[in-house]
Amino acid sequence: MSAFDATPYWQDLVEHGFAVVPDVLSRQQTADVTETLWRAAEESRRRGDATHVPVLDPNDKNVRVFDLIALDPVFGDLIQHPVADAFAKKLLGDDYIVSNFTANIARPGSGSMMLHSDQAIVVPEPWLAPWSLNIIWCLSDVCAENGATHYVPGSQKFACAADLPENMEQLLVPFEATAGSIIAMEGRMWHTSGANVTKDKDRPLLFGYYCKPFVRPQWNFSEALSPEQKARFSDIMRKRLGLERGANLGTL
Ligand SMILES: O=C(O)CCC(=O)C(=O)O
Repeated sequence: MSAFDATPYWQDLVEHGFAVVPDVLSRQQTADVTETLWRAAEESRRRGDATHVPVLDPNDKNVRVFDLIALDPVFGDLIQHPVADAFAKKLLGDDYIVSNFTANIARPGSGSMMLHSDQAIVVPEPWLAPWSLNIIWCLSDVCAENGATHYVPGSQKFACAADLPENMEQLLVPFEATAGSIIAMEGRMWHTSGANVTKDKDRPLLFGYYCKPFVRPQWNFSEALSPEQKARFSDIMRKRLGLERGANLGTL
């Protein structure tokens, strides 16, 4: 796939803290990735990684899959997808790194997690500039009923905990996107998962998390990936995944 130009989405991302790009994956690709994700969830449990994490989600209707890149090469492709790469470069700079890649499948009956910003989880306040970015891969349509990620409009401008309004929960708005879209969400946006109140509709989302090179990544890919898996990546991706010896020398 050729390079992607994020410029038309830039104003949305800067002004509103997010931008939705439809049709990044075709219907068939979306279905294939979803099938792969379910297989990855099963394999993850087989390897001893729980897919329900009580500290994150109120019940086991949320299926969490960590270590995606180690579970299937398709996730190694998505984390370096040209659309994700374009947003990460534009927001974080050419030397951005990969922090994490995980999934959250909100099944019917799932509840909402704790309200948070992804940047606040990895760096202390003040949050004066975007130092991280989430690329949310929508593997189904996303709407209020099926547990869309909900965000607090304008919250990417909150610089510290004292700026958070007391009624944040009441300000939440659901993202809306079609299956195959990505939602680029800047790291300072306060958000949470919604409750899936449908009878029978899963809401599978992937979260590719990118950050400035000086922010410590959430996942240690050096430890997570096998030598064969590491060998699949280009020099630049090896750097972004922290697989090179010089982890923080400031060169690309
Ligand atoms: O699943 C969602 O909608 C949000 C997940 C999330 O924000 C997280 O896991 O940190």
